[in-house]
Amino acid sequence: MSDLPQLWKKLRATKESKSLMSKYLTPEIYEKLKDKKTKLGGTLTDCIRSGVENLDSGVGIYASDPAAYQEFSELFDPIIKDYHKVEALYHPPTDFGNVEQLNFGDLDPSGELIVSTRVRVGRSHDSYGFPPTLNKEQRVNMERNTRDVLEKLTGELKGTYYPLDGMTPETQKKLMDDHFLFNDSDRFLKAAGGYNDWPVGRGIFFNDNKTFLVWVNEEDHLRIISMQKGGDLAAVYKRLVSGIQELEKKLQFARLPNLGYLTFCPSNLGTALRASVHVKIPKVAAMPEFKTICDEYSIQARGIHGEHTESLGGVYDISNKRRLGLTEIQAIEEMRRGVEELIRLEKGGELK
Ligand code: ADP
Ligand code: CIR
Repeated sequence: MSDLPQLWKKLRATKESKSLMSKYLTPEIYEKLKDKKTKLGGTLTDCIRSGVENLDSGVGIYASDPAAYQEFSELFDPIIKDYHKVEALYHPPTDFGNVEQLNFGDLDPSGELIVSTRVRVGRSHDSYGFPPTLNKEQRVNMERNTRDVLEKLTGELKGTYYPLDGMTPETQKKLMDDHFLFNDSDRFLKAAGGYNDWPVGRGIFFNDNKTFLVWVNEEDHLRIISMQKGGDLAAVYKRLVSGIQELEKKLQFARLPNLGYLTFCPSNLGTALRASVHVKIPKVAAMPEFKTICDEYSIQARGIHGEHTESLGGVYDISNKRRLGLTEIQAIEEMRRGVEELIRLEKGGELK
């Protein structure tokens, strides 16, 4: 039985929730959507559960399946516009730019401040639901299909798939400490059903150098990742683009013209791209203007063990915040400009 009335009652009774979901889920919208269901059986309950159980959510909503973005559009649309700061829901065609002639290279040639660089995209198979509407058998099938494709990659992308089920705790810990592997500790994702049947159907693929990685069935069906030590954003980005293009030859990814690539969380829609550096910026981060500078450059600061974690030793994860309404190369450029500004300030430059 659905516990939607209880979730709704809790949300209405609290003043604590500042999430975009609570902002836009008005009584009118609730009445309109409460009995709707997607073809895969996705409901409003599935979408808002995490945001109600975690009243400190920022976004507070996940899509039960790709069709939820249309079925529950009265709620999703304003949230998406607000998060991505766009007035209309439009997403340009994919454009990775000219990867052979990028107008940037290493963002920190001195090697003093940037510890590592990572660019990832989320992708969803267009034939499967997201966690609330995905059962164990479907997840395992999807893992098998994905694994078959991953294990045929060649050249620099060639690698091995390691299922999480059966991986020793020591290996998991080492991979996690080195920022390669995910875990099941995100309470927002947990409440959304993201860890159902954990660890079945999950795994990680990587090449020998651990510079090209694919997460299978973490938050999204796929997270395609390129990363390396230092600040050479051009090299990291180029490798990622080549990985995406190889996988696209074999896999069909869910995409809508107005929303771009469809992902479990609406914050990832569009390019689904997050380009980040781990960068030492103790001075800038301590400035009262830090938050304003990040907002001005549309960049986001996270702790070094991922979202909802703390910074360690003045090292922050700085990434592009917007993913929708701009192309891949524009998202990368947005992050690059923000990181360059933070580095300039850290090195003693004047505030503009
Ligand atoms: P995402 O949404 O991009 O998957 P998370 O914030 O959950 O991001 O981070 C996932 C993992 O990637 C974490 O272990 C984090 O430490 C690691 N990570 C993110 N950016 C970098 C980076 N620039 N260098 C090294 N590791 C990174
Ligand atoms: C929140 O609303 O704060 C969480 N559900 C996280 C939102 C964005 N992050 C994500 O999807 N990883």
